[in-house]
Amino acid sequence: MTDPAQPRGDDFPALRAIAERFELGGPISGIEPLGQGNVNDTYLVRLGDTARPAAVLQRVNTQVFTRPELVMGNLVTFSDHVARRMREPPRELAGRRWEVPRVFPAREDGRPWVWEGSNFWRALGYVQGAQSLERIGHSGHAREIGFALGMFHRLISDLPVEHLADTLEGFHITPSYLRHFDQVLGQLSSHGDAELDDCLAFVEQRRSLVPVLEQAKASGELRQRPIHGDPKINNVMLDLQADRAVALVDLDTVKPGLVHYDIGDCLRSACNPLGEEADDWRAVHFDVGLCDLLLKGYGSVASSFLTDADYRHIPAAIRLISFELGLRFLTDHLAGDVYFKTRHRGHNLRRARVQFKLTQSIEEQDAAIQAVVAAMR
Ligand code: GN1
Ligand code: MG
Repeated sequence: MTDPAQPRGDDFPALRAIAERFELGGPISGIEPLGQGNVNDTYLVRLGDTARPAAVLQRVNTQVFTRPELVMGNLVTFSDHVARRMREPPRELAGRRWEVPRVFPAREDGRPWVWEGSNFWRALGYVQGAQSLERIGHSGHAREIGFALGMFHRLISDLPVEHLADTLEGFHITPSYLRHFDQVLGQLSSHGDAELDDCLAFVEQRRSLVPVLEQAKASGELRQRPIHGDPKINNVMLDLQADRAVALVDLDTVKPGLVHYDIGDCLRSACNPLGEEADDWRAVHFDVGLCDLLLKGYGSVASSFLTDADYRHIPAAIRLISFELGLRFLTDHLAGDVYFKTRHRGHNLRRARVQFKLTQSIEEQDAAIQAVVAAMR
């Protein structure tokens, strides 16, 4: 059996047959792999004579999302809500383009998915005239990325969290990731690897950091809201001609959570100029200037729904979500690369080192980060 977490050979005739089961609105003229997703398989579908990119076809990883129909249920609830809000858009959108990718129905039954054996497929609208970046292009993009996340949150800030299912239990619950890490580690015999020892020591020194957000949630200081779950830099679509963000994509993880997970995830990815796939992890650092611009962009649309407690927990969230992703990569390395797609053995270990180096850089600049958060209001 092939491991669904690993990239599989692309069988384009088979992909085309699947794409044809969706009502895409024209004849398919091409299919190609799209993006760098670590979990799902993603393809771009072109339509018609002009081979215009029209849809994003995705095979959802059902080992990760074990109830994919609920994922689509959340996506439809989210899209309907935003469509209603966009009838009277927030004034910050005046003169700007803002899009929510449409969900294509299946020809056979109108549902927003297709099962093909044990594979779950869906097709979403492609955001035209925009691109995503693996790493920040220039500082102007930082403000736009922050604006995009703020607008995304703003448009769903009045969507009751009870309307969304928890489609990925434990997602961004850092204490759960630590428990899993401890279990995996407990099953290993000695390894005698200095690099790994370094990483294990890094985790040991930060155990007290792990529960900060969950404690604030449990005490009622922070409340759950609808979130994106994965607003890393390459999920922000930018119109590079106008230098404007126009959409957030990759909506699998829209579900109840803390906006802090999103803020932390967005900052840890956008303010790491070398990117999360950096070859030389030692050179990785957190750019506070970019963080300042990003948070100003976020604050320009989010100030209407953020509370004092929300602001207070932002610095901890930036540190925590970087650390958490490092811990997730490290755990996956120790478990034998079963969750994130990898290109070689050791890939997840290197990714963990990148996130840990970033965490360290965040810690070293704590005073500057606190000042930037204080200035975003
Ligand atoms: C995964 O597959 P992708 O790249 O959209 C992961 C995120 C991580 C990200 C790191 C469901 O997202 O949580 O932050 O990799 N998604 C899931 O690149 O685990
Ligand atoms: Mg994702």
